[in-house]
Amino acid sequence: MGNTKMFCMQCEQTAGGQACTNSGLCGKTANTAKLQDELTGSLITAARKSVTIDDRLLLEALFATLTNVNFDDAALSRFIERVGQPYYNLYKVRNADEDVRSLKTLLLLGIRGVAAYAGHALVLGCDVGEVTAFIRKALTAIGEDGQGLDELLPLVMECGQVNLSALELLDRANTETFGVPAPTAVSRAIEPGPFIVVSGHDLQDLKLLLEQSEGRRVNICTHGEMLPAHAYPELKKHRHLKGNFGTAWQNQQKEFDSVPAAFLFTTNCLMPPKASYADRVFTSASVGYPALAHIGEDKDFTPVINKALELGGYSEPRGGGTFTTGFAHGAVLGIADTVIKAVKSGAIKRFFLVGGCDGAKPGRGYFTDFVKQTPPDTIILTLGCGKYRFNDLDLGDLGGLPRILDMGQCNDAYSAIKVALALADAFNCGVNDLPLSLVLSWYEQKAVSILLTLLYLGIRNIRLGPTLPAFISPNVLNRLVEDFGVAPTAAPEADLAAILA
Ligand code: FSO
Ligand code: SF4
Repeated sequence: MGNTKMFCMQCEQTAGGQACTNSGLCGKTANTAKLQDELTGSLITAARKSVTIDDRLLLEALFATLTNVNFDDAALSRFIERVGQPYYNLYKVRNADEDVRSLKTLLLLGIRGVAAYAGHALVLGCDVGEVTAFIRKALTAIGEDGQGLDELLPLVMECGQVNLSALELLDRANTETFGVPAPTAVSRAIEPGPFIVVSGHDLQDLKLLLEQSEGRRVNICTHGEMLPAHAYPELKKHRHLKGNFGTAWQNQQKEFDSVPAAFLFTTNCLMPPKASYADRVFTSASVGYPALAHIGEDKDFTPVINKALELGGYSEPRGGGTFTTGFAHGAVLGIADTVIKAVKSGAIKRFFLVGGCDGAKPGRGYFTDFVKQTPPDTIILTLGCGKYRFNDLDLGDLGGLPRILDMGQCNDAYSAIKVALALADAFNCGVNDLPLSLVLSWYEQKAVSILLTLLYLGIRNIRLGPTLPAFISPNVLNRLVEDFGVAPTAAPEADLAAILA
């Protein structure tokens, strides 16, 4: 391992299903990977020495190491300088016993996901002290020798618990700031004239852009994980928040090609931009890419607005159709009585939570096929960018609800958890006794932290695909299978038959 140019196995796309060792399939260079390791290593040293690192710096630095967030060596070097500590060498983890390596990696990737959610909550004014205290504890443990499964497994479970707190903080902050999401039909048509496409998960950046572009004769469209923004009253009140552009992140190089619009990436998933549109891509917050214009701390989006005006948009309307979003816990629990009655009468036989991340590798057609084959007396709950595999399907209604309910971003996993816990309460049973099955797609580290939260909650029999993470050792996998019944996705027909049996 020591002779490779880089070593990264943190996402589902990893080379050969094992590790990227020359350059990243995501476009990350060996030097960027080295700087991300050094940044992580310097955070580990700071935690071990109890050096005070500002919460914001801690969360933003970890966020910058997530897949498809920051490819900018200069920005990563600045983070390293600000942390100002010698770095702990991560190869000590990578060369450890395979189970220790597996659990430390799971913990590190888990806290990266937690940092993303807590980072959004911090921007909205939440006190994230308890979350960052755990992150420091986890970083310390990653840098210490001598631990085995017995010490590391509880920390991994605690990571799931802390992530639940981060998700809850974020949910409260989002609804207090932007209002309670309501079911909303979102146009997929692009109107003539200048437009800006906003991607990522940062609703606050979107709000600021909407305010700054008011009256500038430029439309704002959402992309990817920004789709659920249309459901928030404080965002949709802006009449120039117009519609949704494109599909999931992995299609951006094709879908953005030569489009006469400005693009803003507020978080992942940024792919290396092609020359045909690189001049119009902007980044903000923890996102970065060499030579792309970055919107700084002052959050002055004027360059984005001016670029959209300069490009002018289309002269004719393009595209059409709608997506429906906004079935967060407020909307679903608002009609809880109807839902409970429908379950009791047998009108709704089962709920499936089919959600998570989309990705580029083959095999993700599974999720489309699975949803298509679900029986007509079942409801599909979804969240994350994985929804783009099937959210254009018309599966009809059931009990007055569309059969596919989009609960929001992966950041809104709390909504699904809250609905599941409320249903369990109403039926006086445990979540595992509900007619609810989880079929999750993963790609990057936020999905890892959500999986840990579901395991912390004791949720069993999750099906995970399209492949299992490369950083899970056989022994750790056995524990997940024995204790939680985690299973890889197989063929949709077989999985459905097993679930419905
Ligand atoms: Fe998707 Fe990317 Fe939301 Fe992830 S856009 S893959 S889990 O970063 O964040 O679902
Ligand atoms: Fe490879 Fe994924 Fe790491 Fe990128 S983030 S270098 S694709 S493992």
